[in-house]
Amino acid sequence: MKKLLMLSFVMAFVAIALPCKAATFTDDFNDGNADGWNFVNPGWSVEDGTLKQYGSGGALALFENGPFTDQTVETDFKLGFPGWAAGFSLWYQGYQNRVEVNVLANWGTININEFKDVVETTRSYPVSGLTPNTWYKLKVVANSANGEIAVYLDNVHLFTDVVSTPNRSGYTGLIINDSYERGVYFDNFSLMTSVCANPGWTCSDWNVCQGDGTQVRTCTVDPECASAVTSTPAISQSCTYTPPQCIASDWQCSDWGICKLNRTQTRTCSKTTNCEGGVAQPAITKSCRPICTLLNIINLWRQENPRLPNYGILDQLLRACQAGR
Ligand SMILES: [Ca+2]
Repeated sequence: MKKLLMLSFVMAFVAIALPCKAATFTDDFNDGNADGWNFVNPGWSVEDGTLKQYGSGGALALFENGPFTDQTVETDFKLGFPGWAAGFSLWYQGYQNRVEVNVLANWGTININEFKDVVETTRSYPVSGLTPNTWYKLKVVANSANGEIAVYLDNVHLFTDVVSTPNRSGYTGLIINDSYERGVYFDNFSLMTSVCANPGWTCSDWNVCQGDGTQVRTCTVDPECASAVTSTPAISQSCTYTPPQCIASDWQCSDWGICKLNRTQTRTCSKTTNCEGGVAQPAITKSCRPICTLLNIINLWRQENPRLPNYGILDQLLRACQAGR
């Protein structure tokens, strides 16, 4: 008895401690069969690697795995006629208890239909520019905890509806509404039992533009969403580099040279970075007073003249130096 209690305690702990792992189901219909699908109505077939519905209004094809609560469900779809509607049935517990996400191309809306017992509630959201015979990707992120149903078309978030039905567990299916004679096609169905943002990546802001005209960012994916992610967001892009303004410390200057006979001394200054504008180059000349000894004056003279000064010039230079001229 004691052993059994211990075992149940351990099992309960494991159930709480383990993160809820997402499972992913996909069908691209390229195997030519519809294994895993339960056709509630006639008119479904697999043709040319797609699931086709032909001639059965209000038809439903249920995915056999399930029931599901939280889910991210995707399908490509193509309408043969603009008046047709295609989409998902979610949390299906029977025709009287389910939620439908319906793309009504001809009406220019996506409708959310809630069926709760005999009550049907419909909310319409606008969608524009859908044309027949064109593939679109419909994605729905259904959160059973808060009833949010986020709807994406071609990976663009269109709206998030909130359902009120408490029935938020059931089977997932593909639906069409209104039947004419040109077929509705589905392909690349995917169902992930987790609520992932689009498309599951979280990216940092771009860093500042570097001198080589590129900037980078980092992106991470929620491990539970990883199986749903098909492409990696760009982590590098080109940008227009704007050099920073110069500050005082961007300049480096040599020591001042000796004080010359013309009473100036000079130095050189250069930028140590690729800054532009801002603090200008520091002064590279300044006035000074040379040391007025005969020896220093001769030395200074010799730096600019090949020969020694004659006595007259030397006397003149000495007087000028002493007079500060
Ligand atoms: Ca296919």
